Amino acid sequence: PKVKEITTKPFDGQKPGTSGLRKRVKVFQQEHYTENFVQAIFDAIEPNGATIVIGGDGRYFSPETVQTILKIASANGVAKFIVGKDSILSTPAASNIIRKYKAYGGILLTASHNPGGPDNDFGIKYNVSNGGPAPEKVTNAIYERTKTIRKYKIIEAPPVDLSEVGDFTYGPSRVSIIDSVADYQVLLESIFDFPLIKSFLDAHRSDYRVLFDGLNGVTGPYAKAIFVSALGLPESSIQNCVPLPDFGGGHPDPNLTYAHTLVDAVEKNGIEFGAASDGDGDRNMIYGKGAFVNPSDSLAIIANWAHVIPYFQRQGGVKGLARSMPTSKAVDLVAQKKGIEYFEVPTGWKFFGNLMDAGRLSICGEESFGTGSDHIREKDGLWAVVAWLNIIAAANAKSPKKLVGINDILQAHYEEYGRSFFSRYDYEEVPSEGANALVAHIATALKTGSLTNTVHKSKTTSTQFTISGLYDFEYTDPIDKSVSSNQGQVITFSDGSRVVFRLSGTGSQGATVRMYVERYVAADAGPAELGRDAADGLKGLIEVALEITKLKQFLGREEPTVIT
Ligand code: VG1
Ligand code: CO
Repeated sequence: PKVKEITTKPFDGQKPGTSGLRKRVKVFQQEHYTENFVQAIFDAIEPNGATIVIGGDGRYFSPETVQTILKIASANGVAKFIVGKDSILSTPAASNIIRKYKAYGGILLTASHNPGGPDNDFGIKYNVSNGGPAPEKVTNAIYERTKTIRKYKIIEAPPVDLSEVGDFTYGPSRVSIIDSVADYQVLLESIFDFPLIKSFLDAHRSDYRVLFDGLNGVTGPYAKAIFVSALGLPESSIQNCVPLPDFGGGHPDPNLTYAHTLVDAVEKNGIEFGAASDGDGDRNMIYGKGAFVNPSDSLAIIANWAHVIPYFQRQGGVKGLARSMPTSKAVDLVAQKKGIEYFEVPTGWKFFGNLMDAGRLSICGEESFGTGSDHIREKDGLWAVVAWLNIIAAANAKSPKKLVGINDILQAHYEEYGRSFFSRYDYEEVPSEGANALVAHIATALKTGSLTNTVHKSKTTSTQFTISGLYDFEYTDPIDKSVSSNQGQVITFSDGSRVVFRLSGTGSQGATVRMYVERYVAADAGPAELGRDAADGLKGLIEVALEITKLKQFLGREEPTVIT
């Protein structure tokens, strides 16, 4: 077919954020808006003869966008497309497909945990050949192209039927529509000890029940294949597992606020092991009755128990560990004790990729409910859930008399390593001026040293905190030496506590400010102190952090939108 060249004009603000370009659907629906961004991707990556994977969380506006990408990519020389059936591939599944079939890259249509539907969010993200999110070098090149674009190339072709698995010719290219789940299921079964997990779950049908909530996001069909087909659990062990274009009107974000369907069902029915994933399947929350696993702790615990997971056994152990900067330092303690190399990188999964490719990183995570390993180059929600089941099954194999649950694993970890109390306050969609003023205020304190060595007393707990330092987090990638600046403002205290402030890079409207607080309590503090409620353990520190930064005044908000 003929390649047409369509004249266009640049749009402002097509800068990919922490994880791709995320905007309201209505923004993407403007004439040429989506086409411009897609053309900018291909201008930046030179895809002649390449194989490109296309998938996503199936949210509203995905099927239309797949057709747009096919037409533009084909006109730009892409030779082959691998597309998830019905435009569905979870983010981890897409990462696996890119790697397994040695594709040149992939385009993921998702805005992750942001709500979907005509009035909500859409997103386009480009992943490179290692299966991971494009590094800043690539996203910056895409952004530069969006600023000068004058035309895009497109072929004329009838829409592809995305609902049938199969291979066919498409203009000058080939299209392969694949089953969304099969390759991913093979992958997970090769990583974990499925026979051990299955025999544990079979033996504890009535006293160790599992509930997975897909929050109407993309993980539904994957969860069904893994929990029901492979592990033999009843259908009642999964809920909200049919992907819906608007996620049923919900907010597909696995945290205590937004995953209330899981929390309610777990509490009501006394479910021992509950879990949820986000819209695109890369996040996870582990939540059993009366037991919440903080994601920072989850990372440390999976790292500590990696020896029970066949994938790491085959590799002769864990090569390295890493966390994003705001994530608590719990995993550092595991690395130190085991003598493993560990890293602190900026927020966003793309920063783990180079370390993994260099063979220096096996397990990593973020406080934002993201955990994963070098089996792919994205965080992986179901991987983390099955990792926990593998750990629980292994712990119980060693303790045949007493059933070991989530809280037992947590408590044992705290008693060995101490506990990093951690919480995050999100102030969503605040005015940008207020957010910028807050950042500027902290930057001034950083520059002048006005806060350093000052003492602050909490009014409610009367604990004293002395500020030991302030800095702006900057990261130099150990592999390619690229530098990422302004990755968050950190305030440290003399007792080892710290508070971090960052602006979100995934919001689609206004600004979102995140405040992360961490306070470490040593293992010898005793079970009562270690087992405290996190909100309680952090109360004084949070009060002091809000006061010294004047956050409420700058943002005009009394309370955060979400506390995790
Ligand atoms: C947030 C999280 C970050 C995560 C990113 C993408 O970014 O804080 O840890 O990697 O979302 O996750 P930000 O810039 O808004 O803080 V996902 O599941 O939305 O792809
Ligand atoms: Co996500």
